[in-house]
Amino acid sequence: MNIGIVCYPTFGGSGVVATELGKALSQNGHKVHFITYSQPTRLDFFNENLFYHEVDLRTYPLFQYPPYELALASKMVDVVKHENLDLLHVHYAIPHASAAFMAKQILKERNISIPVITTLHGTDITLVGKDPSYEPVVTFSINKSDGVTAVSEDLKKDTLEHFDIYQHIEVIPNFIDLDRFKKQKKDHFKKAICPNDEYLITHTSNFRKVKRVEDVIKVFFNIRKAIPAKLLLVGDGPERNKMEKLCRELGTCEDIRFLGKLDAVEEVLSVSDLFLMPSEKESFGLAALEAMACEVPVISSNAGGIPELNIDGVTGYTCNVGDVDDMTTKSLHILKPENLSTFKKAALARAKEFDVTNILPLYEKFYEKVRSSA
Ligand code: GMT
Repeated sequence: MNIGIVCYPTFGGSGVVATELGKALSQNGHKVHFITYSQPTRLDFFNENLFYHEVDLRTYPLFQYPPYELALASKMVDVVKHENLDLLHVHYAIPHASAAFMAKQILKERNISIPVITTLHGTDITLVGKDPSYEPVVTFSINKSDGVTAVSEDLKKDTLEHFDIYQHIEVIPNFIDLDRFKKQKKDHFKKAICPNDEYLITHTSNFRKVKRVEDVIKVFFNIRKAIPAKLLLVGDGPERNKMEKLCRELGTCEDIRFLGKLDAVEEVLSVSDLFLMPSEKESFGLAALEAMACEVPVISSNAGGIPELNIDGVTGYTCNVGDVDDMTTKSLHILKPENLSTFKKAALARAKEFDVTNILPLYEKFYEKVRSSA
C-alpha cells in the first residue's frame, strides 16, 4: 500500500507511535509518506520506502495565527495526488482529522477518492478535544473519518461518553519495538549514577501538569527515607522549574538528576529498578510500556487506560491518583530483594504482548477493511 501518515513530529506520545508505525509498515513493504511540519524525531535514517513531505506554512502580516490546518490540507491534497496514495492515516484528531476531511472533499472535486483513518491518542479527546472551543469540529471530523481507532478501551469509552459519535471505534493498542527497547548491559552507567549500589528509580514525561511529577518526587522522597535510592527524571516541559524547586525544598537534590530530553531512553531504563507514572490521565502510557520492555516494573496511577497495560500486583501496581502513601508502600514492596526479579520478569512478559509484530497486522487488517468499504 501507499500510505500517508499525518502526525506531530514530536518526541513523545502520538508522534512516536505514528513514526514507529510508519517505520514498521515500510519494513513490511509498504511505501509510507509522512506529512508533518518538521522531520519526525525518530525518522532519522534512510529507507527506500520512507518519504517525508514538509507542510509549507507561509505567514503574512495579517495572520496573527498562520492557518496551519489549511496549509496541511493543501499538502495532503498535493501528496495524495502526486504520490498516488491509497490511504491517509492521521494521528491525533486536532487538527489532523478536520484537515484530512477538507483534503478529501477537495480531492473528490478532482475525482480522486481517498479513505481517511483517524487514530485518537488521548489528550485530543480527554483534555483538549472536549473543550467547547474544539468539540464541534472534533465530533464532526471523527464521524466523517472512514475509520477510527483508539489506543485503549478506556479512550474509546471516554470518546463515546463525551462526543456524539456514530462511527465505529476500533481499539488497537500501542506497541513497542523489542529490538530497540530491551535491557542492555550498561554497568558503567549504573555505577556512575548509583556508586553505592542504590536502587534506581526513573520517570519519563513531557513534564506537563497531567503527569503529576510532584507525586514522583514525593514518592521518591519517601522511598529514600527507607532505602538508599536515586531518581532519574527524563524529559522536559512546563513543570520542570517547579519540580527543581520542590527537590530543593525537600532537600533531595543530591539524589535526583534531571536529564532533560534524551534520545536513547532505553539506556536509562536498562539500569532502572522501578518506573513511576502517577498521571492524572493517561490514555495508554507508552512510557510505561517502554520501561516494561526493559524489564522495569511500574508503579502507576489507575487512571485512564493504564490498567489495561500495567497489571496490578503482577507487572507493578496501580494506585489511586494522588495516593502518594500507597505508591510508596507498593514501591518498597516491589524493591524488596525477594520480589524484584519476579516483577521484572512479569513486566517483560507483559511488554512482549505489545510487540510491534503482534500489533502491526491489526493496523494492516483495519486498513484493508476501511479501503474495501470506503
Ligand atoms: O501525554 C503525552 O505524553 C503526550 C500525548 C500525546 O498526545 O502525544 O500522549 C498520549 O498519546 C500516547 C500515545 O498514544 C499515550 O501513550 C499517552 O497515554 C497519551 N497521553 C495522555 O493521554 C495524557
